[in-house]
Amino acid sequence: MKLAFITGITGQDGSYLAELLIEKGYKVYGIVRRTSLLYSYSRLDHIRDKIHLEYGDMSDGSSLTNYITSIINNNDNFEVFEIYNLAAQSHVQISFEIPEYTSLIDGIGTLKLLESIRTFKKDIQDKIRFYQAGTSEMYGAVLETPQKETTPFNPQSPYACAKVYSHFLVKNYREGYGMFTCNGILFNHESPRRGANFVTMKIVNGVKKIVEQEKENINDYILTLGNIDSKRDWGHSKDYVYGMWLMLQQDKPDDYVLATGHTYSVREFIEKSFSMKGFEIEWNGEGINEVGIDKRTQRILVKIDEKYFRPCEVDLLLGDATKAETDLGWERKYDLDKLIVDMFD
Ligand code: NAP
Ligand code: G4F
Repeated sequence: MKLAFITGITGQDGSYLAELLIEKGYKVYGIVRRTSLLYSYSRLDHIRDKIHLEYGDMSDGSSLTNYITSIINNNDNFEVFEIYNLAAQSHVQISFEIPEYTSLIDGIGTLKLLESIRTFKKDIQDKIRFYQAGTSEMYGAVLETPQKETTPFNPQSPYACAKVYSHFLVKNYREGYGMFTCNGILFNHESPRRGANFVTMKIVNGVKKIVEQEKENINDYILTLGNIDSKRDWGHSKDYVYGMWLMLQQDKPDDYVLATGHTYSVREFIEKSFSMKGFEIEWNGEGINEVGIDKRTQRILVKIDEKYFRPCEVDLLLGDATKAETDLGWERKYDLDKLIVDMFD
């Protein structure tokens, strides 16, 4: 019997990972927060009867330990127990507003999980494998391009600092205690289940709203964004959760970058998204006065607002996933165009 426990199961990646693990015959467990929004649960509606959910929170170490213990005690003779730590306050800009909370959940939360695994006897510990949801944000103001496993970290936000802390803890528990712990270093990945306040979903929803309004002869909505010149390496969440699973199927634990090896600016993402719905965007003005105009009607469709700028920005992310491709046999099914089409659909 294969067991899996997913923190962050109500999130974008958690829901896709749960689907994948069910398909592979795992018994899947997860925690949900008392305060989880209804829409998060809706990501799990279609598999709700196939997973086991309990209330829990990354700030509450004893509930995590109790839950992990009860999963082990209720499943005699399990073959392997995979723990995927996906829970996080995952919004970079919001981490500047709630830095303490972000550090507690994204940093100390990881420590609580690792410590709770460490309390088990060696025979049980040897059957537990741990995945940590690390991020390309850890490269921050990048010191090398493309970024790979050996590129030094230079984090630019409380979120990224907390994730760097978790990254090194995971390495430390692997080297110090011989635990099977892996770090994924995942570049941006999106999907139709992406949270509405991340830039790709905000753009897709904005374009949809403009298309809908045109049908009604209304034209008061303008898509309002921050820095549109930063560049990201965007993949699809479905491809990336498969990579997480592969990492835990290896003989030895290690750290791996997952990325597409292509980078695009937010501006290019906007242009592509509008063009898929028949709009050509022309840019006028500079800085916060820049606007994106519909070439056909000269109507303003995009504008800039300083409130979406961050105290520190990550200008360029571009990953090199050669190690994952070579050692794990990881392959992607989606490129950027296919991803955007899926998000619209
Ligand atoms: P997401 O959609 O924001 O999901 C985050 C999950 O964490 C949600 O299930 C959320 O629960 C849960 N969570 C938040 N605070 C919690 C707490 N205090 N206790 C327990 N659960 C809590 O994020 P995602 O895009 O799926 O990303 C998954 C993980 O990968 C995150 O750790 C993220 O930092 C990391 N990551 C993401 C990307 C990316 O591009 N998507 C790239 C690299 C790394 P609620 O539903 O209750 O809010
Ligand atoms: O969509 P974003 O908020 O994603 P960001 O900051 O790259 O972080 C995401 O990817 C990380 C992996 O590299 C994850 F670890 C993290 O959890 C999260 O999933 O912003 C992307 C870019 C940024 O440069 C931002 O400044 O878009 C820019 N942007 C411009 N206008 C905006 C907006 N971002 C958001 N969220 N909202 C805007 O209006």
